[in-house]
Amino acid sequence: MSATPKIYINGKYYDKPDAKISVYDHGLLYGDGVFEGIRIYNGTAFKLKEHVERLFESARSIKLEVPIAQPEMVKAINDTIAINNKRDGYIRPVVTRGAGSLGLDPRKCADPQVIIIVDDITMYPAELYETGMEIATVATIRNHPNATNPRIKSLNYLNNILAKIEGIQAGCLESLMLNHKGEIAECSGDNIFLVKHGVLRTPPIDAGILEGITRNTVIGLAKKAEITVEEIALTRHDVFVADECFLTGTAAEIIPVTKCDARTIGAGKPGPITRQLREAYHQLVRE
Ligand code: PXG
Repeated sequence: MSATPKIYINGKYYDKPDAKISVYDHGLLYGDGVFEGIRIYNGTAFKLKEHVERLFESARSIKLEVPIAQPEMVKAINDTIAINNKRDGYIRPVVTRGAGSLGLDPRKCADPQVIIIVDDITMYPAELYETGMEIATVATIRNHPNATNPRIKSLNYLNNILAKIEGIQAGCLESLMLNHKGEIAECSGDNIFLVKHGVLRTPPIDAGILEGITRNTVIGLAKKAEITVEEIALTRHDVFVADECFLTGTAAEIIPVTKCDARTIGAGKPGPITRQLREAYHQLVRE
């Protein structure tokens, strides 16, 4: 990787200290925009097509017209990886509504900004992947799907950040969020899975969650390994009595959870199905 990351903004590359956009951008003023988080393994963006598709779906949902087409976005991302000579890392494409006048009206923003950052990310300390992590249920519920739909990966992450703050307050690096019905939704930046009697369970999309790309990959790997998968409404009780629990996310990959709300989950260490799926995932990303 070159000494200073080169950041893509609207087709041009800038050194990190010079990569700037307007303070009138509604992405900053109102969180009006969308983003993605993608991993680079061995110089290749993992599940790039899926991430770009989700980015464009998020944009469509908020009626934001991305100034470049999907194939151009794919190319811009690959070019930014190449120019940064990046073998392993993290990509952050962002599309903002652009600079406008003060006031919410998106019609006042004529110039959406396309930003691509290629850098590194570490979510959790490496030892937690071996020992398992502790999570806590927080009071802040996940956004109601009829308010800001969690399926939109928007620049409005306050719902998740508030949950993260509460988790940290409780001494946990990740926070379990319930939905408006009191069911398990997801964590602040990760999807959640449980194992009970050999069956893999995860909340359905209509629980009000982000349709995680790692989540979908893990479901596919489990099915391939002939593990039964159920997308089904779950409660905290299901977490407490689970045999195994783990979280999934592009940055986090697959991380075991061994404690929730001071209850030890299963044997209190990463379980066999979690370990099997982690191995399968690591193999897949290195292919
Ligand atoms: N749920 C939420 C709310 C997320 O934001 C996931 C689940 C996992 O989705 P993927 O598609 O990555 O399997 C996410 C992921 C970051 C960052 O800084 C990104 C996320 C979460 C936390 C940090 O890039 N998104």
